[in-house]
Amino acid sequence: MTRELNVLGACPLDCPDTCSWVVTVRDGEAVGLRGNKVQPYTRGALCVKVNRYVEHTKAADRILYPMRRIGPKGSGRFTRIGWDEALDEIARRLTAIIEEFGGEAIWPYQGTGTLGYIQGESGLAGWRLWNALGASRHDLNICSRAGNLGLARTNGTPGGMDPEMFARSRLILLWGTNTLTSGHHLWKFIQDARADGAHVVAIDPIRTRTADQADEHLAIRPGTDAVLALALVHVVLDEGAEDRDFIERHTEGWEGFEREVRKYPPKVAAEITGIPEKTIRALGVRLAHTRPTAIRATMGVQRHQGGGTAMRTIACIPGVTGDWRHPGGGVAYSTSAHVPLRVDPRRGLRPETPTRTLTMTRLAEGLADTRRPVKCLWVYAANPMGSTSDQNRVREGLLREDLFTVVMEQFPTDTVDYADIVLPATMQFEHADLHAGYGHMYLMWNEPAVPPAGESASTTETFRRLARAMGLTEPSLYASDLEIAEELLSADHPALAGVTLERLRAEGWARLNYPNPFVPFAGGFPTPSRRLRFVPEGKGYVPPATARADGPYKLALITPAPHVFLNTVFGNNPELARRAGAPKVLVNAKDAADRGLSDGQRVRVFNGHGAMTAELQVSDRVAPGVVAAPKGSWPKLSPDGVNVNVLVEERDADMGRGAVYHDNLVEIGPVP
Ligand SMILES: Nc1nc2c(c(=O)[nH]1)N[C@H]1C(S)=C(S)[C@@H](COP(=O)(O)OP(=O)(O)OC[C@H]3O[C@@H](n4cnc5c(=O)[nH]c(N)nc54)[C@H](O)[C@@H]3O)O[C@H]1N2
Ligand SMILES: Nc1nc2c(c(=O)[nH]1)N[C@H]1C(S)=C(S)[C@@H](COP(=O)(O)OP(=O)(O)OC[C@H]3O[C@@H](n4cnc5c(=O)[nH]c(N)nc54)[C@H](O)[C@@H]3O)O[C@H]1N2
Ligand code: SF4
Ligand SMILES: [Mo]
Repeated sequence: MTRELNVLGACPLDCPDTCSWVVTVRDGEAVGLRGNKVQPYTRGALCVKVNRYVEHTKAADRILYPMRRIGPKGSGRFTRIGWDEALDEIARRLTAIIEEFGGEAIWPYQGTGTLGYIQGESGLAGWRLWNALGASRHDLNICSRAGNLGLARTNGTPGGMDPEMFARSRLILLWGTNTLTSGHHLWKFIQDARADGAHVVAIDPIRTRTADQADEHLAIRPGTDAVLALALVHVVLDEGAEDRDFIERHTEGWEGFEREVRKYPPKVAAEITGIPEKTIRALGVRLAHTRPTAIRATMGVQRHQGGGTAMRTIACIPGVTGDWRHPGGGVAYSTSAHVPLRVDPRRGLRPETPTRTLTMTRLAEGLADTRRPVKCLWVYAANPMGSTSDQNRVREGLLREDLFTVVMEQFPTDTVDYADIVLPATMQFEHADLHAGYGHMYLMWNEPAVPPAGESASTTETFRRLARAMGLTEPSLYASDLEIAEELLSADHPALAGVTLERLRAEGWARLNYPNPFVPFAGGFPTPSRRLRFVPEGKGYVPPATARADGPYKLALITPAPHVFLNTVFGNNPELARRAGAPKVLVNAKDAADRGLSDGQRVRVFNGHGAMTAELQVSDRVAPGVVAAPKGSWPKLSPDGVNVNVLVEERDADMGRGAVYHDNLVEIGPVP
C-alpha cells in the first residue's frame, strides 16, 4: 500500500515572497510540490523556477557526498571521501591556520542561498561556531544594504509598508523593481487596486515585463532616480499640495530639503533623467492629488554609486504628501525590519579576540590582502564565482595555492570547482527551518518532508559536527534545530504574541501580530526625534558612475534579475537554462547601428575588467546609451566560461559598501 502525506514548508530562496508550500511525499519520496492556497499573501502560486524544485532536488548533478580535490584548483576534479575524513582534515587545517595567523584568517563567506533563520543568513547560521573560533566577521551587504541605510536615514528604519496594503492604493509607483519577475505575488494586490481605478507607473531604464503591464513607463536614465524624486516633489509644491500639517508635526529638516527640491524643477530633471519634462510634470500633478500613493522601490534603485542616497530621497516623498497617514500609502522596500525574531550568534564567545570584518562585496580585495591574509575561505549558501563583482579577480583569489577553501553546496557550481573540500548540503525538503518574507508580514515554518539525500547535512548539522571535530564544548554550539526555533521565537515582542512553534508547525504560517491594516509610522518614526528626517540641502543626489562616459566605454550596463533563475540557483537546471538560452545583451538600434552591429550577432561586451561574448538583441526596451544583460547564469556553462559579473567593478555604493551591479560602463564590438 502506498502511503502519501502532505508536508507544509516554505521556499528558502532569496525572493521577497517566501511562498508557503505543500510537499507531497509518497513512500518516503517527495513527488509533488504546490503552493499553499490558504496562505493569504502567496495564495497557492509558486513561480516558473520553483515549479521545478522537485526535479531539482533529484538532479543527476546533486552533490551527495563529501569530496576532496584531486585536480588543480578550478578543475572541478574531486574524489569521494567520508564525513570523518573530511572533518579530520578540516579540523587539522583550521587549527594550524588559527595557530599561525589567528582566527581572523578564516573568512566565513555566507550567502543568500537560503534565507532561513535556522539554516540560513537571516539567523546567522553557523556564527556561533565562527565566533567561538574568533573568525573574521562577514558583512553580508551584497544585496540590499545601500537601500536599507538610505531608508533608515530618512525614516529611522528600512521597514515600511505592508505590501498587502497596495490593494488600497490609488497611485502605485513601481520604482526600480521588476515585480512580475522578482517577487510576483505583489501583482495580485496591484490588480486589486487597479480594479478600484489605481494608476500604475513603472520607473525603470528597461521596459521590463512589469513595465509592459503598467499604465505608464518612465524610461529613466540609470542612477538618476533621486533627481526624479526631487522634481516630483517640486511639482507637488507647485500644486500647493504638500501636507503642511504632516510636515510640521512628523518631519524635520524641511527648509533645507525644500531648497534642495527647488534646484530640480522638471526642466532640469528632464535633462538629467532623460524623461520628458511634461511626463515628469504630469506624474507630479498626479502624485500631488492622489492619496494614497504607494511606492514599491526595490533593489534596482540602489545598485548604483548613489544608490543609498536615491532610496533616501525617494523616501522623502511620502513625508511631503503625508501618505504615511493612510493604509495604502508610503514606501515598501523590505519588511525584514518588522520581524522581531531573537537571533543570537553568541558574539561574546571569544571576547579576548576582537576580530575584523570582511565585506562580501569586496571578495577579490579581501583575498588579495597579503598583510592580513585570508587563509581559509569557508563558503556556504553562496556562489561568489557567479554572483560577485570582478569575476576575473575573484578567480585569481580562489586560485591561490595557500588558500584552504571549503564549500558547503548542493550543486557543482563554479565556486565548488575551486574548493579543497566540498561538503554536501541538504535542500529545503530535507531540513527544518523558520522563515519570514522580506516582502510580507508572515512567519513560515518548513517541516522536513524527506530524509537528507545521500550523505548531505543541513547547515546546523554540519556546524555541530565541525564543533565536535574541533573539540569545542560550548553548549550553544550543539543546540538542536527545534531549540534554535524556540529561541528565535522567545523574543519578548508584541508582534510574536500568540505565535508559537506548535502553531507554526501545525499551520505552516502565522501573520506577525501587528495591527491590520498596518500603518507603520502611525505612532511616529523610529528616529531620535520621532520625526521623518528630510534630506539636507546638497545631499539629495549622488550621480552614477555611468554619468561620466568620457572614457573609452560609453554604454551603461544594467544586470538585473533573470526571469528563470534565482541568482545563480537553477542555472544548471537543463530546462530553465534552455529557456534562458545563450547569454544575451539588449542594445538599442541606434547603439547597434553606430557600431555596425546587427540583431542576433555574437558580440563581445567588454571594459577594463573583463569581457564576455553574448548574442546581441536589438531592442527598443532599452534607450540609447543603456544596455542590459541579466545576472544568474553559470560561468562554466557559458561558451567563454564567464558571466556578466566579469564586467562589474568591485566598487562601493555611497552607503554600506553596497555593490554597483547596475552602474558600469562597457563597450560592444564584433567577436574578433
Ligand atoms: N526571477 C528572479 N527573481 C528574483 C531574483 C532572481 O535572480 N530571479 N533575485 C532575487 C533577489 S536576490 C533580489 S535582491 C531581488 C532583486 O529584484 P529587484 O528588486 O527587482 O532588483 P533588480 O532585478 O536588480 O532590478 C530591478 C529593476 O530595476 C531596474 N533598474 C536598474 N537600475 C535602475 C535605476 O537606476 N533606476 C531605476 N528606476 N531602475 C533601475 C532594472 O532594470 C530592473 O528592471 O529579486 C529576487 N527575486
Ligand atoms: N551582476 C549582478 N550580480 C548580482 C546581482 C545583480 O543584480 N547583478 N545581485 C546580487 C544579489 S541581490 C545577491 S542576493 C547575490 C547572491 O549571491 P549569493 O549569495 O552567492 O547567491 P547565489 O548565487 O544564489 O548562490 C547561492 C548558492 O547557495 C546554494 N544553496 C542554496 N541553499 C543552500 C543551503 O541550504 N545550504 C548550502 N550550503 N547551500 C545552499 C545554492 O546551490 C547556490 O549555489 O548575487 C548578487 N549578484
Ligand atoms: S522564488 Fe519567490 S515566487 Fe518563487 S516559490 Fe520562492 S518565494 Fe515563491
Ligand atoms: Mo538579493
